[in-house]
Amino acid sequence: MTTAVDVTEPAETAAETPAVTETTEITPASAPEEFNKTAKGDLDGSGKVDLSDLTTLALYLLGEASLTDAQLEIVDVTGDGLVDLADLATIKQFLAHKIDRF
Ligand SMILES: [Ca+2]
Repeated sequence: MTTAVDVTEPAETAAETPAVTETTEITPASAPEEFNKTAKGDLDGSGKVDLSDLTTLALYLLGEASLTDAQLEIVDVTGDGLVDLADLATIKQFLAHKIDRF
């Protein structure tokens, strides 16, 4: 036992890690507030539309996840001002390569 260093001050790790609450189960991977021009359907701002975007939308439609206003605009791939099953279906078609863009 040679580590007799007694740190009187607590480690400053508390500032780095935000308090984790148990209430948030499903949140988008990143809060996409900083980007304005994002590809339609790219909910998490990953640069491409993939299954995670589809999943997030599905969860939203099920009431299991919430989306920001920016995300709601991004995910309205049909452009009718509504985020609904039509958008989910359209993204599914995109992922199935039935359409190549929105
Ligand atoms: Ca729509």
